[in-house]
Amino acid sequence: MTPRPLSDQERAARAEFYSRIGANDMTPLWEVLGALVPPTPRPVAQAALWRYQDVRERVMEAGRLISAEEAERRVLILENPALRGQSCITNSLYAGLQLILPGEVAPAHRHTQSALRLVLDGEGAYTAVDGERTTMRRGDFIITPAWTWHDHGNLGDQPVVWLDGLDIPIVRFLDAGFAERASESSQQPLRPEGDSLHRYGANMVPVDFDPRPADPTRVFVYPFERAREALRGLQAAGQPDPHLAHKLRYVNPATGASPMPTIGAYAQLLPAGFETRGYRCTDGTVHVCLQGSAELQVGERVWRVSENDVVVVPSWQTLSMRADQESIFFSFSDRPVQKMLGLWREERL
Ligand code: 1HN
Repeated sequence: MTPRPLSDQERAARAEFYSRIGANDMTPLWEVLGALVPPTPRPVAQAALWRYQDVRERVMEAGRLISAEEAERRVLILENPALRGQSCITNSLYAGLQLILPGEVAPAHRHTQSALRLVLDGEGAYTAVDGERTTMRRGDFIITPAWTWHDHGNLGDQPVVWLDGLDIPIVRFLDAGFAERASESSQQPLRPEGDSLHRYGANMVPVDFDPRPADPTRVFVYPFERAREALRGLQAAGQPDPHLAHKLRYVNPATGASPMPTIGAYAQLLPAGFETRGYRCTDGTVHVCLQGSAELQVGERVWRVSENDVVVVPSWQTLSMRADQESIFFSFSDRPVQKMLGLWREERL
């Protein structure tokens, strides 16, 4: 319905009324209703690309300015260009590039925010989650569920860089953030490396293990090698999906649910030369190229991306991908939250 033209007198009466009720901390709904309940999502966040080649040196510079110990976490936050100052890459998610230099330790702490790591560059670092260390290898997807103790260290001779993804904006929105530092900077190992994968990650669980549906997974590392093998197997079977090619969802192997309740993670293989049809969904998503190179079109923008480049696609923006060579992408989003709330939608164009 187009609004009825207003006389100057009517306009002035309304303005005077709005100003008067402002003193009561009130405002008229009818002036904002359209913006509050848009017909389709109108994200403030915009599509953006961080080329690893351009930002790697900035991350290394941070390594000369401050130690991991002093910083607690030496991270350069990837801020959505339309949300500067808010420490977020989408409305609901945080992302950053973390650097740990040989010999350094990022001290143990825990918080109610959930975190994921995607290892990008260098070898020799480990992360420890609730008393178990895992060696970080490129492409590994590692999680730190809410309120688990975690510290990182670098026992090798190379700088190691990974992408952090956290649900910081979600926890901030809910005002549910708690955090504490451990008394010792590195956790004492309670179990040998690989223990959680042996117990929970071999298509079996301990005989008396009975997880509640909402529990985060006990498997906290998803090695790239395994994901790539699965994707290559799908490729060999043929029949890529026209919109998604070969795309898998990381799960808690004991429940089939997302590894963490607030962040979903995905791995996708595009065969050489494959072009996906346009696809959009309501979960603003962070994509990372782990292997190969591809052209990504997001709305009107087209970017050529290669290894370690990060692209964010806001809610309901159309994405299509064309792979120059066989390419593998990792991605993460708030999809499990939206699904739990009955909000998630997708459209295949
Ligand atoms: C955090 O604990 C880590 O443990 C990384 O590596 C980034 C950003 C905000 C708050 C906590 C980490 C973080 C963080």
